[in-house]
Amino acid sequence: MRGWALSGIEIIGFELSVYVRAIRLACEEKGIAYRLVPDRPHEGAAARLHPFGKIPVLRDGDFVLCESRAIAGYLEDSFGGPPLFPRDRILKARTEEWISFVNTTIDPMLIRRYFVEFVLPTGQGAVPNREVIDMLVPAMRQQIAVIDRTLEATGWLAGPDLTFADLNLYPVLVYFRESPDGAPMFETAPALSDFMARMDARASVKTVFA
Ligand SMILES: N[C@@H](CCC(=O)N[C@@H](CS)C(=O)NCC(=O)O)C(=O)O
Repeated sequence: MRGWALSGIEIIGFELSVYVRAIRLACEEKGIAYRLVPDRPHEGAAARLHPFGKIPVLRDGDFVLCESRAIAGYLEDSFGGPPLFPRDRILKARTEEWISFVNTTIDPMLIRRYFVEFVLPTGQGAVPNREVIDMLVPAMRQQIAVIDRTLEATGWLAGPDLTFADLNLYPVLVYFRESPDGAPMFETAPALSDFMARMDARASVKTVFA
């Protein structure tokens, strides 16, 4: 197990990426020193090192690793600091379940389909396409309700403590909370709003979102 002082790791990827933010949050929570190499997808080291040009990429000496879930596991197994994956097999399984929900269902909906409609609008005159957005709203509302219900139990997604599942979800919700359709959904989700307030106050979040 390596201490933070021995870390020479690099996180390749630009600051605004949700997956880069999740990995940086993991480093901050565990006290792992790292250098951010702010490449955009398909540019610079990301283009050279990631087979599909995506971010984040981790570089640790000669070792290069892609995929945020794999990177989080490597950080967990290689460094000390507070665990982000529970030892308990049930809670660990629950953590994995929520990482997967976010990566395969929630991020694709809230970021890739909804948020991207504001960044790269497909409506006539380059405005967000309201028809597309209206089709997404029921599913987005359902996702927010599921997250809210899950957080009611302990305040975290997977058991009594913060895990990588929470760090993986939070950056997605930061964008959605600021959006015209997302903001009102938070008002009817008290456990989620409480989660966001507690996350907003963490030192890791203040550093990564500075
Ligand atoms: N499954 C990947 C997803 C990474 C990902 O999609 N990153 C985005 C930026 S947030 C990206 O590189 N997009 C460019 C592309 O998909 O070509 C992971 O977990 O690391």
